[in-house]
Amino acid sequence: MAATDTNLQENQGSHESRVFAPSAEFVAKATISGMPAYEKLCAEAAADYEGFWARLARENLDWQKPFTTTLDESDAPFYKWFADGQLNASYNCLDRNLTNGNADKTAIIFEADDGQSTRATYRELHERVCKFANGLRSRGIQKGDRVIIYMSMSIEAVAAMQACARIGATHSVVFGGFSAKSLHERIIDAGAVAVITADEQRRGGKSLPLKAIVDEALALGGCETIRNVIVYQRTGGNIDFTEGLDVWLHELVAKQPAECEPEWVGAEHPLFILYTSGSTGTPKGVQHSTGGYLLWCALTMKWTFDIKPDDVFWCTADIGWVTGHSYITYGPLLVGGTEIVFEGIPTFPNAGRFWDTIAKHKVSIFYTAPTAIRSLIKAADVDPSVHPKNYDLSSLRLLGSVGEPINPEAWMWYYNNVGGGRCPVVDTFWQTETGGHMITPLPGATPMVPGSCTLPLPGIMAAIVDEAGADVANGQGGILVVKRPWPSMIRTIWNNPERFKASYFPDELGGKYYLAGDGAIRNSDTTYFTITGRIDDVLNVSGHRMGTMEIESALVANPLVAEAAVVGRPDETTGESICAFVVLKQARPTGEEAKKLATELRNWVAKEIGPIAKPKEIRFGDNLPKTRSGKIMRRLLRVLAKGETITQDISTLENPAILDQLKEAS
Ligand code: 6R9
Repeated sequence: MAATDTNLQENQGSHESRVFAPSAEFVAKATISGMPAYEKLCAEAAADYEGFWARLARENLDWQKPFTTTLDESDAPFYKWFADGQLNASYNCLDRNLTNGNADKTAIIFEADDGQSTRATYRELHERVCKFANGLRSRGIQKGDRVIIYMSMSIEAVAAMQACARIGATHSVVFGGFSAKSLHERIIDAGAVAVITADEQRRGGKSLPLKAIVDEALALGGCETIRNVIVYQRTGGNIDFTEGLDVWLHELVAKQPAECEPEWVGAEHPLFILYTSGSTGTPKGVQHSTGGYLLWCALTMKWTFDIKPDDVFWCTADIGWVTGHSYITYGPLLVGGTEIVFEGIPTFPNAGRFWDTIAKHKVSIFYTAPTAIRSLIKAADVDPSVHPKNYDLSSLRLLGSVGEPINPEAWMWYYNNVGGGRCPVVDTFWQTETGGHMITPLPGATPMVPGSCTLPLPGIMAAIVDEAGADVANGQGGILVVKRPWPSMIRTIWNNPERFKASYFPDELGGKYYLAGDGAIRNSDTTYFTITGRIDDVLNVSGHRMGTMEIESALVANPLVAEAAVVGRPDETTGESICAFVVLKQARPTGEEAKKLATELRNWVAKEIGPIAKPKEIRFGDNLPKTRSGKIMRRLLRVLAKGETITQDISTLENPAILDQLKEAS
């Protein structure tokens, strides 16, 4: 925790005073209707914490074997929830919907990159998942095995995750934009036995490789645990095929029975591992449970998204991120919803794609990221024909935002131009580690303030403390913590319980508070939370989390590079952008040579990690600003990256002259 070197002091929270109350009409029909209903749930949780969660877990999930214990704190912070209960995730998402009147309801509308759409009902999806699961079993994959999924958005990708869950295999989805090296690292860490992929993916009218990258990852060596590579044929593009190892999905499932007995697992069974960036070292395999996680997916679909039987729900995230797990693969299906699975990008064939798709499928609940909103605001400024006002968005009744703080201007544009001033906006703060929403307005209860995620969900004991773990007063910035365990929380870091403890339950805070890694402030009047950004070395670029250390290691792995320091700087569109300060082994390049080398290094990072980690700017220096003890002073680099003048004390700096050199692009 490096809270002194952060933006806590710089950002004292939102001074926004506009308040938008949900309409009486929305409140009347809402699942949680009005603030007293919210307060009643909070009071229930406060009065009988375990009883509250036990009630909700019984009401929202189907248990093969009911649980008798709710929360087990005996091995804290390795908390267990509903531990002696048994259930199956895929059964709860699919089979339940075959007997409750939803069998012929559309579960998924797949909107392909080229604008074609296909649908699957619950009955059809159930059959596809069962065949897929039987196929996995036929290849010897079983409960407890880890399966890597490296696919783009498709019904098959959702089915792949559900099929793993059905047989008790733990999936680990790797975002299709990650490089062979990143994929390799995750295969090894997870000790995976299989990879499910596609021949290629379609994005913005182009075909991009997937299977070829899997081949490249396996060729890096050490992946002997992988005995199957299952390939979904998406484009029919040319790929290499290794007999015995590689198998086509359509061949695998062709003769499989359409029924598959689910594997009943304990509530604590790891449903998935999802890798995310931390402040140090390699990405962390965040391990989630089955019971507690599913409870939270189902509950937040009802509480935050107020989902109703007739809604068409669209979360634009990719299944490679936690948002896609909770609000595409699990949440919407758990509550028998109809959802869009979108393969494309927001700007193809033009920047009206989101609005056009909402109109086409009569989407009623739309959930996207501030970075997408900001880029579409820009696009509509340049080309008024893609402004949302040109599309029929009357089907919308609720909007959501996730991934990063939403600035009040973007919030207002979203509220007025997309939501027509009638749809509540739920600004949902949460993390890979939290499994689902934590702090968010409830659309039929909470008066909204642009830029604030408002109040914690019932039962979530969020608070703001100082570096010693003591509560700070409202109006004062501090560190965001959660004081009590909750059902969908991270269970551990795969293969690394020590790192789990140190990262999330640090001794400095008493070892009992969950440390989110974000700074926050509560408004003195409303007590609303505003998130002020990460307090560690994690960047958030277009809503994607990246560790500065990871990017630095990638840069230093290049034979030309002696040393590198990476910082974030505010960016109008992407929230933050990456600025890298690099010292080469050769003399400091200038002019054209610097440009050429910067491009080379940016491409190198794309190859090492993935295109999302490419620095926007690279500056070369003879050295980096360091303290006398040799520590790089990132605080100063952040100021330089922003193009601002250094006013801080630089008396501990060993080499002040270097600052001038690093002021601007070489
Ligand atoms: C779901 C997801 C988590 C980090 C988190 C915070 C930032 C997410 C936010 C938000 C302000 C919001 N973040 N939602 N900041 N307001 N509504 O994004 O998970 O990829 O793990 O990122 O994203 O900094 O700590 P993940």
